[in-house]
Order: sequence, then structure tokens, then C-alpha cells
Amino acid sequence: GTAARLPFEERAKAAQNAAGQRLLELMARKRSNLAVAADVADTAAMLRLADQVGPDICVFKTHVDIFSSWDAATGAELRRLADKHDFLVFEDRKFADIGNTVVAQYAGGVHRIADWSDLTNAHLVPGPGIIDGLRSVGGPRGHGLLLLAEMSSKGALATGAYTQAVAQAAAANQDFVMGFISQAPAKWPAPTPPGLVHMTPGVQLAAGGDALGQQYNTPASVIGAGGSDVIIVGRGIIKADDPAAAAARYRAAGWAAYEAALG
Ligand code: 6AU
Repeated sequence: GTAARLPFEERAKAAQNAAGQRLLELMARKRSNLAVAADVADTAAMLRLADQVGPDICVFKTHVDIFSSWDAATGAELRRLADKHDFLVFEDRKFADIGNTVVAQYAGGVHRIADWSDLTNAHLVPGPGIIDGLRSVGGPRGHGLLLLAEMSSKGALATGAYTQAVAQAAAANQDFVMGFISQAPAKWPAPTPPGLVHMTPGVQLAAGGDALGQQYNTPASVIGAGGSDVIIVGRGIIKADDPAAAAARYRAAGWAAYEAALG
């Protein structure tokens, strides 16, 4: 359920994780609750998109493992654009292994995710050791973690008791967990702590879906009746003829829904 909706600047004061606090402050300052999913062809297109949509977003979400190449310079350039436009970088890695393994996956490998991202996400399937492992890398760096509580895809198994166990784990680990990937937290049995952020994918200006199980709701329904905070939009923006103009439209729709929810 949702408690009375508090403004983002008030919720920032309740945030215990540094990245979560920065995000809530940034959203209030920039008047944006739009995250873009940069699921584009290569790193050049990714960096171009970040510069195009940067003025309208609070979060730039990457899937680095879709690119055929990656290097530290690409990460550094993305950080430069994050500073230029005032957004946070979210690597949508969806960690899902034991603590010891995710430590190595988060800090190392080709991508060195912890070097250039502000936040990442994880499934709680392995149990709370995954939070402890990721915290050991990201905590000292001031990074934050989103737990996947619900998914947008048809037939998703993260429902009911599983979703509630995720809510409890987040509430118990607010030093590092900054929020959730969720669909409709307003329908949960209890409100989540005000310092935690809800980010929701599966958003387009018209409801619908794709051929592989993705399901879309509108910004108004996700932020309004759904009780979420941030809309995550991929193809609605990146496949538009003019991604910057599309981002401006989604930003306006997301922010109007937030202001309406505040009452
Ligand atoms: O707007 P789309 O459908 O083009 O892109 C949605 C983006 C993709 C997915 O990997 C991601 O959101 N996503 C997630 C995330 C963010 O964790 C969870 C989920 O349940 N559904 C989903 O689509 O980059």
C-alpha cells in the first residue's frame, strides 16, 4: 500500500543510502522522474543517447553486456556526461548468484561495473548473502542497490510472498539497498519506508506489449494508481525518430503524474 505521498525532497531526508539520497534530491532539483533504458546497438550510440536525453532524465540505465566491446574510457565518458547533465548511472546487471561470486562480477571482469555506475540491481533468489556481497564492493564507494521485487514480463514468478520477502530485506538493509524494481507497490500489503525508491519498467505512452512477454503501462497509471516513483522507458524513447523529443514527452508525463499523486 502507499502511505500519503511525500515529496521527493522530504523523502531524501529519510534515505539511508548515499546514492538513494542523491537520486531523490536530484529528482526534486531537476523535476524529472524519468529513467531511460539505453538498449542501443553499441557504445557510440549509448554515449550519443546519454548526451541527447541527459537534460530530461534522472537516471541513465545501461546493459553493458549487450555491447560487443567495452573499456574504461567508455565508462569515463559516461561519467563525464552524467556530471554534465546531472543524472545517475544504473547498470541493470540483475545479479543473481551467491555473495562470493557477485563480489567478483561487480568489481571485476571486462566491465568493472562498480567503477562507473552509481547503482545496480539484484534478484533476492540466492538469499541475503547477495546483498552482503554487493555491499562489500559498492558500500564503501557510496553506491546503491535496487532489489527486483516484481517484473514487468508476462508470467513473472516474483509475486506475493516473494515480493513481500524482498520488501522486508530492503527495509532491513537500507544502508545499501536504495529501493526496488517494482510494478505496483500501491497494491502491496504495507507501505515501504519513505527513503526507498520505486523504479518501474514496462512503460510506454500507450499500454500494450511486445512479442516476447514485455507488458506496458502508461506513466500516469504506473506513478498514479501503481504508486511508483520513477518510470523506466526504453523503446518508447530509443526507437523514436527524435529520442530527445520523446524523452521530453515522457519526462512531462511522468512528472505530471507525480505532481497529481502529491495532490
Ligand atoms: O521499455 P523497454 O521494454 O524497451 O525496456 C525496458 C527495460 C529493459 C529491461 O531489461 C528492463 O527495463 N526491465 C527490468 C529492469 C529495469 O530491471 C525489469 C523488468 O521487470 N522489466 C524490464 O523490462 O532494459
